[in-house]
Amino acid sequence: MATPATAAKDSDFVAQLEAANLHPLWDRFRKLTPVKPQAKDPPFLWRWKDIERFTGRAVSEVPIDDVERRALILVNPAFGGETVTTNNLIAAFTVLDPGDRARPHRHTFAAIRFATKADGAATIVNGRRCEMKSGDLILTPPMCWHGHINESDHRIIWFDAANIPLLRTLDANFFEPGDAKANDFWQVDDGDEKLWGEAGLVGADIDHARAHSPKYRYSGEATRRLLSSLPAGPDGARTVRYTNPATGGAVMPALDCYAARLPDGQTTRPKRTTCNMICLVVSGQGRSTVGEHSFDWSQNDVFSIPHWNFASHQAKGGDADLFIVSDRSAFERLDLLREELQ
Ligand code: GTQ
Ligand code: FE2
Repeated sequence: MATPATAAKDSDFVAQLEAANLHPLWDRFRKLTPVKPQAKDPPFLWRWKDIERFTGRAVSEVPIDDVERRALILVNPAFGGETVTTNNLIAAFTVLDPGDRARPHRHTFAAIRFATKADGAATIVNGRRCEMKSGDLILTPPMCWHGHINESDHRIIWFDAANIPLLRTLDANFFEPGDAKANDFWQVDDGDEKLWGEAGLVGADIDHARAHSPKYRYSGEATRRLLSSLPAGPDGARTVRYTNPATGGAVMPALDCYAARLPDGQTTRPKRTTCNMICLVVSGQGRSTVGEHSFDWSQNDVFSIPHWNFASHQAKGGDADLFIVSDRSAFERLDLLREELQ
């Protein structure tokens, strides 16, 4: 054990090291290498009714031609004012009025949108028109050109998610604006999306980018159909993974999406994982317990499951469907994925 004299000498030594831009590993080892992950953010619930009340003002006060995107990002205050929903991820709702066009651009972060009330809207991705029917998932993989258009006669709202915080941490963001006035950007049909629409059938001689899914639109109808035919998994929920049809893996290297159907009245077995998840309530109502927190939720509410928190879910008054966006594939690629079922 150090005597008071040697302790004083030690701290003097540490001060001198610090002044020389050297840090002793021995007095900060625990801080640098915690024995397990500890998320900065407690789990959080964003209620749809608290978000929806701002959508009208967003439309009337923010002309679409003045901004890149008219998105309301869901923020956990635990990040000290940073625009972060949970580690590595943001989630948002985007609002477009009839005739609105969100101009083309591309970026290195990966993004998705899930159509909540978006019938009559379309996202154009790399020259393919992707309709946004209820429950459709549209990918905008890294560096794919994309813009959005509302050709309906009503206001449109969808759920977005992106790994902007991860790319900020890595300082790997590149962004290119497209031509806001280029009419031919919008004059496209579904194009090569047809090549990837048939499950299990792939063109033998089709060349495509390898890094992410060559399919950009996943139909809500097909997802719901599969959810009803699937058997329950080990946690008690029926879970669909959205996959790259060319590889069977995640849709994108650092953004990974799932749909889950929770059986009425049954609590799923608590599960924890090193990755981060954001859950959108697609339909139904229920309650989730994440770490020490419990939330009652209903349609279009969003909640976070920060990494290494046990999470379990219970649907009430009927089955409930969740859409889940995560950074799981990034952890998988780094061989940092650990998962436990209680
Ligand atoms: O729709 O292109 O919520 O680039 C955040 C970044 C949406 C988009 C977001 C984006 C988009
Ligand atoms: Fe974008």
